[in-house]
Amino acid sequence: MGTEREANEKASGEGDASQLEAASIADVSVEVATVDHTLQKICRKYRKTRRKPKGLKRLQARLLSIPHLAVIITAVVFVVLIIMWSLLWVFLFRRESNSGVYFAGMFRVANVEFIPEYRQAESREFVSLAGKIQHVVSNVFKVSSVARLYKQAIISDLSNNDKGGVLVHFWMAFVVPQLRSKSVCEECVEAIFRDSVHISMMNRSSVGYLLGLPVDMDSILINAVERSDYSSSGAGSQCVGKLYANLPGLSVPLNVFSSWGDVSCHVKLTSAPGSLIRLTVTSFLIEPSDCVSDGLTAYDALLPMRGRILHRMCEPVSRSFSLVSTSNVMLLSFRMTNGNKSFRGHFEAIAEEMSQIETHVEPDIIGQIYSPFHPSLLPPQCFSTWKFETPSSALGVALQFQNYVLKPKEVNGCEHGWWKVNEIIFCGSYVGHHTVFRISDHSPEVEFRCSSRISAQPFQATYSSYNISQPCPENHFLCSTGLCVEKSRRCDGLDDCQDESDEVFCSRPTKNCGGNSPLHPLFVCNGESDCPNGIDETNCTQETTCSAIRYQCSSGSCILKKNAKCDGVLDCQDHSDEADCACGRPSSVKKTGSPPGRERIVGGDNSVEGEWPWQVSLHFSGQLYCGASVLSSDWLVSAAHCFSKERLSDPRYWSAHLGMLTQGSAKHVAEIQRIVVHEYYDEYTFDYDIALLQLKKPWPPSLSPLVQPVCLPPSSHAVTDSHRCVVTGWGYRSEDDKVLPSVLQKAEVSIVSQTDCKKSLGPVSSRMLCAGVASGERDACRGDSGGPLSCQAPGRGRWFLIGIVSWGSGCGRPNLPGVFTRVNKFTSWIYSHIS
Ligand code: 4AZ
Repeated sequence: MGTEREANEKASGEGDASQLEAASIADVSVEVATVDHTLQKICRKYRKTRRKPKGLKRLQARLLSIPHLAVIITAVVFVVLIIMWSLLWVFLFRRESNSGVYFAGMFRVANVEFIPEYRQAESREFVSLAGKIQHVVSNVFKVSSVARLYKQAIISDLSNNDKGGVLVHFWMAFVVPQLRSKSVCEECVEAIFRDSVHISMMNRSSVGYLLGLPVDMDSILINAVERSDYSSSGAGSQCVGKLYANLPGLSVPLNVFSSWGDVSCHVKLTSAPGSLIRLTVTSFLIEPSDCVSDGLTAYDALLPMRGRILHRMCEPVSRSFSLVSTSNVMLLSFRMTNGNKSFRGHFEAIAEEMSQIETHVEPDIIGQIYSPFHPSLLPPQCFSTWKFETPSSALGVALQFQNYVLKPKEVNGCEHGWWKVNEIIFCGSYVGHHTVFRISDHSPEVEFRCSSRISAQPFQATYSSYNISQPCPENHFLCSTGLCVEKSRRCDGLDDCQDESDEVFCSRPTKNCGGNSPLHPLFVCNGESDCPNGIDETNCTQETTCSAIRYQCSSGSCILKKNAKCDGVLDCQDHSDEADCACGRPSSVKKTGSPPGRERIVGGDNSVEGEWPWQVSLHFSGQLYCGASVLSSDWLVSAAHCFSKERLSDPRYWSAHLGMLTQGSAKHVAEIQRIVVHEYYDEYTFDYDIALLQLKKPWPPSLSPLVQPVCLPPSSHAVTDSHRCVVTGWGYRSEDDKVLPSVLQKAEVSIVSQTDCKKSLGPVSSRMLCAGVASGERDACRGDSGGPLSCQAPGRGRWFLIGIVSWGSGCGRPNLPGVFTRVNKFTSWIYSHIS
């Protein structure tokens, strides 16, 4: 913290750009008066009095007379009070009520020719131009509504630009009393700046005049930043580097190590105007911490602006990948704590891609199309068109994507790619399976534009021609995903279409016990005797070909038995089905809590201690926000939608309360190290609504059995009528409830068929599962999200995590079951992160 003089010096030194470069706005003082000043005056007075030896005795005598004494005491008390009040005001109120507010911004100054000297902040040329620009920016704010709060602007970079002129990056600081903190909001500051640019309607360009400076309106961006952003990337930073890639094809190496201490580095990359920057990351060894302690953020600018984040790397990277900027600048902001952390990579200048590809699609010949800059990540801006031509008007074009789907545009904008196919708009999104998009035209034009806020996964598609009048081969069924599957696979209990479109509106399969046709796969080895002769449950451990409904042993071989995991029988030859089975066993012995008639949750009962030892209460900023389930000593699973907004994705705000029955009585409260949200989570449809949370420290084994993992169902797992399914949580007990229950609630529900659920709720994906009761009297509700739908294997077997509370249409409404994330669709995804 500085003093008044320091602050004034900084503010008045604005004319000298180089001096300002070295100054730190982070140190802007908020003190205005000092106590020293008052004390000095008092001391001076005291010294003056001492310098008067003559008449001192007389003075003493006079002072000691009673009336004088009273006056003096009153005066002293008065002065002491004033001093104390000043001290209090200066040190408590003044300091606390003022705070620094910081911004980073950029704009393009047109009509100024860039010269290489502008790259050096120490050069005369930089100081001169930066000084002028700084003067203009300051003058804009000094006559604005926030003039009294404005402290200073610092020009940090002048770079060359594709559109000509000079791209200016700058910092701004305001000192704001807390009561007026809203008056310097990001939008307000940007609006003041924009409103000061006068655009002439005559010349139709976006360049206007800012106090005589030609500024491109479209290039203006101002973002609020943290004080730490400024102090770590400003002049006082431990390391700010500037690197240039001037020649196309020349790769500039980038290596950063933290073996000699904590690293907080900013590397500014610039390439020739008109080019883009491709950053290749070959390896990044860090501690995964959601970027809290270690991480790398790549910005599409030269200052750390939130609106310009290209990509964040919070996990270690061992497989090389690359990303591309939208202009000729990029900022890399490294954060690596002490240890054996390192970054290896390189960057280069590349040409902008505006590809227009014309393709002749020959029958029976397939080809590939790739996203722009493939295999690099997609930048926030890109454009590509493909023009296809088949030899006959009877042949259309089919595009088969690996993990991407095109859907007609809805009210929400396109967030993962904007497509125009023969003038019709589609939006792309990422999914976990193949899809085929068919265009029933023999010469379609397909236009693609990047539309993600940050870099997105690249895609590729196989193109081929298809018969418009008969898209699928003979005896094949056309799925909603565009895939063609054999007709015999329809209603066979297997999701061949990848979206269950081959498994809906099927009549209930008949139990063909001992008939000529094979028994429906749903009945085969599902753990339930469906045939009177027991034929459906024989030879279940024989090895067979693998599929999604067959249990796979660790050796890789598959058996017919669907629910082989942890059922107490050794089914796999390698016995892997009974390994890692310390899960899904309640530790309670007592009978259930609520007396009859006192029902809770939506129609639930109080649980008893140890009944759901995997149940977790997740608190955001100290308040119950969601539920979760224990998977292991350091991993929990919950719903992605609990973490989907900016602050909600920060693990530091969360705590996990374990082994808890009544709110506030947790056996253990754990901090969260990182949150892994599923990469395909869709915040509009709630598809892929799953997230994993890693604890900072494993919970102590002594907490067992009151804290225990739930069993994870293998992907083959089948829930039958003999399973008992219970949803638990501390969520609301009715749709318009205002008070959360303090005791953990439980409600028994039944699994609802996918067909019935789609009929009542509409867009229910194959990653979702519905459960409830027809009357609606038992259901999950707000606050239960992320918590478990646990199902117990028949014969008082183990409890498996079958669902995660996800969404619903209100709570407890008749014929509107709750929707859960279908956990067995994510078994391998979960293991890929936690093991
Ligand atoms: C919610 O908002 C929520 N009735 C969770 C579950 C259900 C509805 C809403 C199901 O978290």
